[in-house]
Amino acid sequence: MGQNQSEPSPPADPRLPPGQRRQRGWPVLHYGPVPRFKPHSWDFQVFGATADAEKTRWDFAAFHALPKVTVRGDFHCVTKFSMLDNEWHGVAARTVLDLAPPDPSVTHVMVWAEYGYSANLSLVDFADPSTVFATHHDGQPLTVEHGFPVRLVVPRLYAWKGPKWVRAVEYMRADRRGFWEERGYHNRADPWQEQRYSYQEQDGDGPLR
Ligand SMILES: Nc1nc2c(c(=O)[nH]1)N[C@H]1C(S)=C(S)[C@@H](COP(=O)(O)O)O[C@H]1N2
Ligand SMILES: [Mo]
Repeated sequence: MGQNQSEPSPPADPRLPPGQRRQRGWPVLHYGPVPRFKPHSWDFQVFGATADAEKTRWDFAAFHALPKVTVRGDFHCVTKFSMLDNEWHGVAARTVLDLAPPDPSVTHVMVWAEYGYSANLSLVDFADPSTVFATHHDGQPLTVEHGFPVRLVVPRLYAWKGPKWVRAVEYMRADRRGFWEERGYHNRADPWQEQRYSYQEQDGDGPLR
């Protein structure tokens, strides 16, 4: 049998979203400097449209006393590397919703990190059982480069939706763009739909810019 121009390419790896490749090792990727952890002033706040109109604030000890979960999930960076089967340990986003409930009118959240980095999520993505404020990866405490003491991971979305060095969650009654979403990245960021850039957005994918 000769070379056939229309020979199909090898089947795509079903674990990988379109355009992604597997990465060995864990690269460090972020905008700006690595923040210095200050244990005495560190807190984790939940503010915005809360059910009781109050702000919740956990200091470092209180945050670490919250119930923890372990979830497995993949990690897809929009720069096209993916790490499969990570084990994340930390506080489920659902636990934050349970302990500091949003007002019923809330549709989106903004997750805030040191130096003003932020990422917006629909309440549905935030409430997914795989969404976790991670303190550990594969059994090891996070290193400071990877977000110690707490980073968000949202395995069902591109990894920029997971801020490292998280400090707060804001409950919102309407969607608003986070840091990368204001800078040309897709508001929804579903890697299986390859939602990389804001020019790909369809009506309803995000607020007008
Ligand atoms: N605070 C903060 N979190 C961030 C970023 C950032 O620039 N600042 N970059 C995001 C992006 S684009 C990716 S791919 C992941 C990278 O996480 P890692 O450095 O642990 O691999 O962090 C995300 N979280
Ligand atoms: Mo990324």
